[in-house]
Amino acid sequence: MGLSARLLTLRRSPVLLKLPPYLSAACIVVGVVWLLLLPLNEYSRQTYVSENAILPGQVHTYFGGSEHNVFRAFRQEAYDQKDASEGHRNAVLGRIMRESGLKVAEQPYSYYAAGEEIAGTNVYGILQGPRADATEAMIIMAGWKNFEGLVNYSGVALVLTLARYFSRWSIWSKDIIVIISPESTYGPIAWVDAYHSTSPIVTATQNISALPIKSGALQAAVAIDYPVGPWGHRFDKIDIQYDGLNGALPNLDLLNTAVSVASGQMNIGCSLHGISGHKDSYNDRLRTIAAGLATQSLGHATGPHSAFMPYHIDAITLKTVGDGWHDEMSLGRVTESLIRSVNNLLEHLHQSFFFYILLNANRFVSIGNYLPAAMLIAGSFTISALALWVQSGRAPLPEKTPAQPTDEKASALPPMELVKAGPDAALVPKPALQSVDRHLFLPALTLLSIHLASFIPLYLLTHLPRSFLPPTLHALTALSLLLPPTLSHLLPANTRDLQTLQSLSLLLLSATLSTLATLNFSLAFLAGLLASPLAFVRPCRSLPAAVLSYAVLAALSPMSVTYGFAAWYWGRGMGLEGVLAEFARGWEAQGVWTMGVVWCVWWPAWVGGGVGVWGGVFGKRT
Ligand SMILES: *[C@@H]1O[C@H](CO)[C@@H](O)[C@H](O)[C@H]1NC(C)=O
Ligand SMILES: CC(=O)N[C@H]1CO[C@H](CO)[C@@H](O)[C@@H]1O
Repeated sequence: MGLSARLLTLRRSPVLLKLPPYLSAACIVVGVVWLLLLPLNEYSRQTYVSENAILPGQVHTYFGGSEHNVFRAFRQEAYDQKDASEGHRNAVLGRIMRESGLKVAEQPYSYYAAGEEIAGTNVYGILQGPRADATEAMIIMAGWKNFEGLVNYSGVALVLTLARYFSRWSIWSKDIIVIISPESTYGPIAWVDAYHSTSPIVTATQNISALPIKSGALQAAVAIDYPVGPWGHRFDKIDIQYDGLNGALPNLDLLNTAVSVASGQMNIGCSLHGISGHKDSYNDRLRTIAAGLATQSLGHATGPHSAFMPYHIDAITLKTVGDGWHDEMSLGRVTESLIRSVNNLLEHLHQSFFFYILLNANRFVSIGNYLPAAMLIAGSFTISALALWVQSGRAPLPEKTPAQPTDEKASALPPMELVKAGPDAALVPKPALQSVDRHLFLPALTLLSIHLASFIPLYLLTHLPRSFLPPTLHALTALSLLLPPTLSHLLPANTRDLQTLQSLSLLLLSATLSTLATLNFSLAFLAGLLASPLAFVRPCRSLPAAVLSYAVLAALSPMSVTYGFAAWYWGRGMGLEGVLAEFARGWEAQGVWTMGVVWCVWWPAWVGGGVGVWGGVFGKRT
């Protein structure tokens, strides 16, 4: 028997047909193990500054001495504004900046999300670099309220002190922009959006005023978050926050420069994700990866710096943590050194990595080493899709004509006689199935409708007022659970058609996740992992089996994961309503896609899987 005939008979070998679920499982297991291996030394690298021009920590810093008195005076002035109105406060902050020689302006903004208004006014000043031609600028900023919503005067006072101090230097080859926003998420987003827009941004959900004065292309931004009591506490470490909106990251060189300035030059330890006491052990590295995965997949802002990443402006927040012996002057010197390093740059940071996973402040994994983990998980869906596709093209042979494919178009296989006549005919299992035509129109149309319908939950959960969100989620959960059995019951389709639908839906999921993996690895990895039951459910012939499969699907569904996530956040006093409102704000005001991925990628695939499960019970037996 020729090779091709052997291969053709292999095509229906029962072993091969049983293989796909194991292959899918293997992909998922290898993907997870892959991630667990990343903390090992073999797969990660020591960070290094690859842009030579940056010269981190090579400059002597002069911030200190008399600046301390200025700092204390500014902090007192800021403290005096604690009960003042925003307008009055901004006037005082603006006056201080103006006295330091900056051009000052204000920018009101408002967002409407989840039925609430988020409004405020940014105040900012531009210090024209003596040697600058207004084509490039760097930013230092602080929020009046930090990311946790606490009012702290020291961060604002330090930024104002630095502005005054910088204004007396003649080394600047770029403009320096100083921004004080009322809070740390929406203020910076509004400011940077307006900076890159030529007119005010007025939509149904946003009213962002244009910026009266602007400078050149933004090179880098450094935010200071100094959460201490009104009269200053000494701190232990600097926590470097780097996650941007939608999981975009700043160039690794900026982060490396900050770390090398802080630890190399100033002897201040650095931490990531607030993990203190990192011992560089396997466990600590894994914890850092997990924290990074969580924030990156959520995609929400993690500080004032997050707003800049969508515009490819490298930005980080330096946040003081712990109780130690470093004071505001050390933080000021770190910022000075960092800003002067950026000032040395002749072009945008581009040498180092934009895609990385950090294990600690000076170890990272680059994209080539971690991307396969998400790709393997996405690949497991492709394998299942192909298996379902093959199965959907097979039907049991009609009873009356056993093993006699008389129908011309019934089979592309070699005639049975040929197979039987072969010398090893005994090895060839007697085929119990015949190949049949698939109907593509109905499954494809249904899949398209499911995808279109997925915009309904997304729209409702992002546009309804806050108090309506929990009941809407409950209703959506109930309807989503009813949808797959109803669809497979009502559709004029047989089990094989529904299997085709399931196959197409898995193929789409796999393609979407592997594309997403290159943009936001964490989101693709976690979404793939949570959706993994979809790779294993098959049409069930018996009702109990279908109920069991469906229960597994329901346990890991977009709805249950939303509830689970909200329950996990309960501790922070947000409750379901607070968490859903936060998601809605993320979608509406921050432009975070995570909700879109959950409802418009995962949810349709989930419904497709459910339809497949019930297809065995409800599919028409034609
Ligand atoms: C937008 O905000 C500006 C400044 O606060 C205000 O003058 C304007 O009326 C607002 N526009 C709308 C449509 O709300
Ligand atoms: C003045 C003020 O509200 N300071 C706050 C700064 O942040 C700390 C927590 O880190 C608060 O305890 C202080 O009350």
